[in-house]
Amino acid sequence: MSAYPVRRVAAMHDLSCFGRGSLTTILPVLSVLGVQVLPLPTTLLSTHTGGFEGFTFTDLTPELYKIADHWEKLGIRPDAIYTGFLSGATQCDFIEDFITRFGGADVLTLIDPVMGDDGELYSQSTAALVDRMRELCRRADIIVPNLTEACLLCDVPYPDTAAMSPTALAACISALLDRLTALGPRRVVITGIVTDRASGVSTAGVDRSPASLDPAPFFVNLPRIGGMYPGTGDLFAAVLVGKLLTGTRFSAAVTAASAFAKNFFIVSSS
Ligand code: PXL
Repeated sequence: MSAYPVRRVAAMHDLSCFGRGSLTTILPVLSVLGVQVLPLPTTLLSTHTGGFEGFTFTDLTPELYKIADHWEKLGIRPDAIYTGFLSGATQCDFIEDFITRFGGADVLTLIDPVMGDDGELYSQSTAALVDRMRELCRRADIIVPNLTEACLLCDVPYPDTAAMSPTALAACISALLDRLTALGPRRVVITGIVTDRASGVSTAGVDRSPASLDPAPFFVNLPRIGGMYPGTGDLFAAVLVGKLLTGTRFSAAVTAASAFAKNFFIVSSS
């Protein structure tokens, strides 16, 4: 018998049947980290939405309520709740309901507010989703927006971080981290901060929990690969959840997740 109970994460993400990302990416990653995934497919798509024409899109919200009802009857309790791509603003109501029923002080709640990238909303994302996602973030312990999503949540223009001096960049990101923690989550990570268009990308994080070991903003700097890789954020968040559930310090978990996402895409793009 194992000395440690297996940790379970209820993961709300789409199931895209072609293209790496969401459930197809996070399931194996969390599994090899020793975490059991309880998948809650938010949407069924023929492909992800990043660059394919004419994809199918089925909102699974009614099924999610039925699954949650059944789990409640069985007394199933997750150790973590992790949300990613949602079908739209209305599905945020389900997520709120799920957090109320299955969340709690001992349940890690991580929200990846998947809405856009590179300064643009994804084709399915609406202004209503942005507003509802901002409210949903109040219920999270941790949020992991990319820079685009961080700006949408804070309702500020997308900055040209690559053109900034290191001091201006640090001030800009620290201000965003302050605004995002003011929404409610104690721990915030911002991914995909381009520091040099040719060669640099950073992840920034802060932990404002009472007994935090990482109360000041920290940065993880990595070489930039270039190009767009849908699913990178999902990979990052999955490693972060897995590392945190297995007891890794926040800044070390953010560093490990950033490095893993970068290495994975260097391998897969070559
Ligand atoms: O990785 C973000 C993501 C998740 N799910 C779907 C997507 C995208 C980004 O394009 O299209 C369906």
